[in-house]
Amino acid sequence: MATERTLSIIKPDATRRNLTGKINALFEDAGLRIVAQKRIQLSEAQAGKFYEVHKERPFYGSLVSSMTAAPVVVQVLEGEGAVLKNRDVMGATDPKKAEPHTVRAQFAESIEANSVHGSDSPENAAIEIAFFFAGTEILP
Ligand code: RTP
Ligand code: MG
Repeated sequence: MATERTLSIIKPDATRRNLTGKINALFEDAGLRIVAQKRIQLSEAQAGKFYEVHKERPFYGSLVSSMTAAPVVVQVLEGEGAVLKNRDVMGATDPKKAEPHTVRAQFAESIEANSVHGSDSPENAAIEIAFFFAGTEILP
């Protein structure tokens, strides 16, 4: 499998509970390398644009509010098959359905405050990485 990059976000519910290091350890233990990382406060406009695909979903407004409620850590993870590998480490969207070893089973508060975001395809990863990072900020 080829080396890939994926965009990961440690969400406000997790930064608020000081879980960044524990979550990063799970990524690194799975063979993902953090090649870019910054802690930022998302504006409503930025969060709304990032989640535009979910605009018609009933949870959109509340998702945008929850993503702007505290800082997030945005990061680029690199590794073999990074997109799928990261989603394996994250676990199912609903923490009640997530495998026990995953980030969401261990740390998520609810289906919405579920501690992490990860790109769902290499194509979306490229778009989402460019949303947050300049090429010069990514240092393998
Ligand atoms: P993500 O995009 O955040 O990596 O997560 P995902 O693919 O597992 O979930 P997706 O269906 O893309 O939904 C994006 C985020 O919206 C929130 N959500 N809330 N209340 C609900 O039923 C509901 N469903 C989804 C979650 O925060 C989810 O991660
Ligand atoms: Mg998704």
